[in-house]
Amino acid sequence: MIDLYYWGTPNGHKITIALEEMGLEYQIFPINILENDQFQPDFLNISPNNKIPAIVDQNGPRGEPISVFESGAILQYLGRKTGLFYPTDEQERVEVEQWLMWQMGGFGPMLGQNHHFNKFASERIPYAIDRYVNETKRLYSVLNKQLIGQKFVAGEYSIADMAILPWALRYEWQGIQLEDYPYVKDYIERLTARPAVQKALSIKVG
Ligand SMILES: N[C@@H](CCC(=O)N[C@@H](CS)C(=O)NCC(=O)O)C(=O)O
Repeated sequence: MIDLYYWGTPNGHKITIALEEMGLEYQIFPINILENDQFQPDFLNISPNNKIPAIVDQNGPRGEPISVFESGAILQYLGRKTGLFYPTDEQERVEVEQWLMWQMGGFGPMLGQNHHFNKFASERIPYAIDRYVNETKRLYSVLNKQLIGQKFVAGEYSIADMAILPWALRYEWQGIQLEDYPYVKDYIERLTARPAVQKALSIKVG
């Protein structure tokens, strides 16, 4: 059994998608980040950076519980644990990892700043909006180009796709017209047609 500390955000969705795709048994512990649950000492023991998602795998590699925070590290852990969606061939693994890190370092943090300044900030700051919308557009162009002639971002369907999809689903918040990125549009349609993805995205927590 895997305990998932979760709220229904893009970083949370990555892990429910992976757990559903991998057929792992899990239970959700809601961490309401709007009410500062993420700062509770018990949660900080698991996730010292005070952010969701985090997991505790009751059956860790040494037969004891293990906790993991940071969505990229969780995806890699689950991929290694199950041997699914995370190739063992080194060349294929590097391919997946570079796109996973591309998401973790860019197509997440930059889009998060975009959401903040473009949608949630009480003050409209044109410089900040332009900066993050432009960076978002650059990242969508990179993804669009990578998807020319291939269904998934790095070979077969992988944890890298599970990391990217939830952020691309928020394109309307980001000043993105999907028609400008036709391969990303097809990619979103392809991935959201998967039953496991639909099940994960239908979970209503947060
Ligand atoms: N790099 C982290 C980012 C996680 C993250 O930003 N989580 C947000 C929700 S999507 C959060 O918990 N925010 C609460 C806070 O910042 O206090 C990861 O990928 O796991």
